[in-house]
Amino acid sequence: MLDKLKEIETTALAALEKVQDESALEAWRVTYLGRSSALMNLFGALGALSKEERPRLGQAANQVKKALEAAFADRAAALKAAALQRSLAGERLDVTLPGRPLPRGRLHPDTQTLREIYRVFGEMGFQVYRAREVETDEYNYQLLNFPIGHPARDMQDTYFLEAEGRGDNPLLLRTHTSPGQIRSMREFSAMNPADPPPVRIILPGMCYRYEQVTTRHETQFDQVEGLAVGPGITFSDLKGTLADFARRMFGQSVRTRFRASHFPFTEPSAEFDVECFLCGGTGCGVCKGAGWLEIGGCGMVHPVVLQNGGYDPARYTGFAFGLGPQRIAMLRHRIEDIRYFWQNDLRFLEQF
Ligand code: FA5
Repeated sequence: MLDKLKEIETTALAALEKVQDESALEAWRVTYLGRSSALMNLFGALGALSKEERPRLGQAANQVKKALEAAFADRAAALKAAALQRSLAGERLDVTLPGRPLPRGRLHPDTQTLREIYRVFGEMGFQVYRAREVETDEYNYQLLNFPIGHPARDMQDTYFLEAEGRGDNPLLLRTHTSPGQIRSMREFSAMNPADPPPVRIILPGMCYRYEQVTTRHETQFDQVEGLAVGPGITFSDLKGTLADFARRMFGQSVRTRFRASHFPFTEPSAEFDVECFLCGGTGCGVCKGAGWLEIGGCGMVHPVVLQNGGYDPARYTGFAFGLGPQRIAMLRHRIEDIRYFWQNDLRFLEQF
């Protein structure tokens, strides 16, 4: 039996030498250490031996089993290390290769200008109020003193969304941010109808007009409306606010001017111009020889509009303005054509 044990050990170790991969190793384990292996059968046969022989042979069989198990563990570790070496050699990573550049996005020039405008008015104590883009005829025109059929409506034609069953009050895309004046005043005055709080807000947002597209006119554009209402607000407050805005936006030396104009919802009304950045006021192609560029309309809130917003015109006055951020961005960056803004051409957008 001792010879048999010796033979099992020698054969098993010789076979283990030839094992080259994990599946062969597993087959070896089943053959030499598995339940029906010759070694395990020998353990089974121990019971039939005499009392004297049993411990000696049992010990010898255990030693062979331990030796085979240790050889198996060594071989398994050696195969694992060899596999690791192979994969390291085969899948080498060159960490010195330069990485692929990631394109970085940026803010649209319109957004950049809008944020700059918010910052300047924020410093002056104006809060941002968001009003809706889909409006009714009543808010976009009627409550702002554009009665049905009034010729001033011709200057601000729009896209109608729903007219059926709505009589004189169709749904439309707003032509300006001014309907937000009524919405905000109504919201503020509802808080305390007997003594409405003062208002100092800007109302930014997209506007739409059905009109001829030119280098300075789009069918879709942003406006930033401003509204200040309180006791004793005067036209000089309006002038001071807008002139200060222009200085903070375009530089301390910029000159500004107000030209008399007409809007149905302000009285008196004015257009607000800044000096042409290109020619410094002498007249050029950008300002069409005028030396000035118009960036918005303004005026003192009409008493009827105050009334429609829930503010008693006998106690309150206010000023309002409507600026065109695209025109302001054009001025700051010397952009010659407003149509570049929504074309999404990266050659344009990547310049800002
Ligand atoms: C208005 O829309 C008035 N609601 C402004 C206002 C508000 C006056 C409060 C008084 C008190 P106007 O149509 O002029 O006014 O437009 C104001 C500004 O919006 C213009 O100066 C211009 O900068 C911009 N704007 C108007 N139409 C277009 C357009 N089609 N494309 C791009 N910008 C435009």
